[in-house]
Amino acid sequence: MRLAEVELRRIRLPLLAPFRTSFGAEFDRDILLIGVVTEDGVRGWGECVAGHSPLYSSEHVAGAHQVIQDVLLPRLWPLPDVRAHRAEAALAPVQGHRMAKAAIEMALLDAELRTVGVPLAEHLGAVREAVPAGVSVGIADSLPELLDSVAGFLDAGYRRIKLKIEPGWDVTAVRAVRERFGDIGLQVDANAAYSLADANHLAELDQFGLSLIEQPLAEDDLRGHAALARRLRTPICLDESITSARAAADAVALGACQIVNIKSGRVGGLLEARRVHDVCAANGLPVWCGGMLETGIGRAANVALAALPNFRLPGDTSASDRYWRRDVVTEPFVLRDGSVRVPEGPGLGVEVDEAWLAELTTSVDRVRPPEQG
Ligand code: OSB
Ligand code: MG
Repeated sequence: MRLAEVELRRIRLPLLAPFRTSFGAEFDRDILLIGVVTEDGVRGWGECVAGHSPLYSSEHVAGAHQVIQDVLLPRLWPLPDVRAHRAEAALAPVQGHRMAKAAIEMALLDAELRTVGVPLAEHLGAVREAVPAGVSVGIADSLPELLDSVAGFLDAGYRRIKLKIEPGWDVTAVRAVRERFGDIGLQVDANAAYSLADANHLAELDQFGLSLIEQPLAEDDLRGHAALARRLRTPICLDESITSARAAADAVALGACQIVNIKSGRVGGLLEARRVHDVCAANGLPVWCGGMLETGIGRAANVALAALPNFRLPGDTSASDRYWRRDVVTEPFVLRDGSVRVPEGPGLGVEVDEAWLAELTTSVDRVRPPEQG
């Protein structure tokens, strides 16, 4: 497979409601989409999950845009075959920039699988047709507001609730939700907002029977997570710390977590995400699919990934209407019986609504390979 053109398209998409975490609030997303066109005229789409500012991780959308255009694409033009596994090898010498690499890989996989008529889920080794969906609930302005939004998501049928926590919004929020809704699937995500000195405080969460606490400590603090794991009954799940299959193997060896959140963008792509899945499966750790407030493009990839066998907990694979008034794909993801269906068409299995995309677009850069010979 060879490329005729790549477009870097930035869109602005307002969230239906602000989403607040320990590292800040999001109101509307500034999203980088990668569109590829092969020499045979087949199109593929990828979504970059880098945030507007480098707060969740070291990457940010403007940096990803620049590094894709100036560093990553020039490494792909000389390749006689630019299918995803070949591109991954060609980009491996570039340090970091995993979200940037993952966006390109997603677009290449979409194009190559459309060419051969294979759905992404099937290509990755999926074993289910629908995936149970959870929902990630941001930090609210008040407990009544939190309880209202949780009630709405439970009514909609979500299988579990994940509460974002931070110091000052943890034990009281979890207690309020447990008291009001009883024995629901419940977990929390701290986005690295605590330190090991908070261990006794975090142990107060043990009384609520949470399925897990996600990333309580800093991204690079595997040893701290291992120490914390020895002091909590609540299982520790890592998100930010798991940047590769090797990082997952390290976390397992250290006893830093009992569960892993997998996001393909965070680990550099869907192929590496599958390796993280496999490392965890081999070590008996369940995984679940995280989310980064994706449009229907990135969501299609998440849902395909979440159909692999060791995804044993509901993911942050919520329906399109949890985020957007109108998604960028022609058929939004919907919640049915608490699950989201895995797309069945080739590649990502979703069609982009080109007219709507055009309205949302804030900039487009079209890049063609340099003339050969
Ligand atoms: O830590 O899982 C996270 C969103 C943006 C950045 C980080 C995270 C999140 C979420 C939202 O929790 C999950 C979703 O896409 O619904
Ligand atoms: Mg998280």
